[in-house]
Amino acid sequence: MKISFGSVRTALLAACAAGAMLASPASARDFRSADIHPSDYPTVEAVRYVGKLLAERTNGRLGVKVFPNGALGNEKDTIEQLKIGGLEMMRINVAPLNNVVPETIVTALPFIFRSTEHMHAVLDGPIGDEILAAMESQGMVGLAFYDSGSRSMYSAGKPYKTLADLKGAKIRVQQSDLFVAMIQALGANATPMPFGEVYTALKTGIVDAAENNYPSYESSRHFEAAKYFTLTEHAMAPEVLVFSKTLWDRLSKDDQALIRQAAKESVPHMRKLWEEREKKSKDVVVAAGAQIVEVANKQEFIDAMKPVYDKFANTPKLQDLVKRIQETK
Ligand code: GTR
Repeated sequence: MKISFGSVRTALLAACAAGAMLASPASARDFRSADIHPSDYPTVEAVRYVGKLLAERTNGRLGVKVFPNGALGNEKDTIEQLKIGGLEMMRINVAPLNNVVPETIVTALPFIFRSTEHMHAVLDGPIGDEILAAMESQGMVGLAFYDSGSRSMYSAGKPYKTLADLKGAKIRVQQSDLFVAMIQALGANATPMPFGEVYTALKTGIVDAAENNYPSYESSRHFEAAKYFTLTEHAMAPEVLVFSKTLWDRLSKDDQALIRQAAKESVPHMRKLWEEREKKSKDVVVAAGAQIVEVANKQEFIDAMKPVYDKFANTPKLQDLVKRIQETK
């Protein structure tokens, strides 16, 4: 009989998997969670904290293993994996979910939140719960929102102080139609691409600019390639922690409650880490030569973005959510 290399490898892999199952205590289980950020980023730390709480409360029966640095794929890939039950958890930004779960759009609309406090009031209340619950129909269990500060434009050649400065610029955005439309509304050209490709795209001039918060601008070292950070503060799209619905449905009700509770408790912990990191990141980029620039007239940007609301808050449900967000004190 001829034995192919492929069949030997398959047999070996199966044997290893069986061995690994025998070696670990039958009841211990680490949920895998994906994150594109590095190991010391607040989102990664927050999800590890969820694991710590779970381990403490179950005597090590449940835990979380975070895979940082995009080790499990970019955000769009992990959405697909999670939906089919190939991955338990992911921490991603709401933007790549916009095309999948329309309710998330309202949290990423330009200038929708008046302040961090306003955003917290919305996301901590019934509106936040409603948006998390809307993910279920798409195979995802929304567990918690995390902070992501506000997003501003950063560019290589010149700062973007006015709309005229932005005209015709090529700007990288997340893989979200909403973000593409925002950039178009400002008179520039949007190039959607995964986060991991942005550094090279900036360095090689595939794009002139990108947009993000201080911690991502810093940790990705995008500041080396685009030194003008203009405070457009055009969106506050939050982060979200999500569990695979397929795998969730196989857990006991008690374990589901434990996970929900641990995720909830990680939110204030993450907010503290976030606040510290925003300050630290700003210091790091300024020390490295980045220039923080004010926009000449914020209202010009707000007005230009108005058509985006008509195009994306385009159902009675989304219009109602927008109205309730605006009315939240
Ligand atoms: C960051 C966010 C990431 C990712 C990234 C991006 O602020 O934390 O999850 O969405 O932006 O621009 O791709």
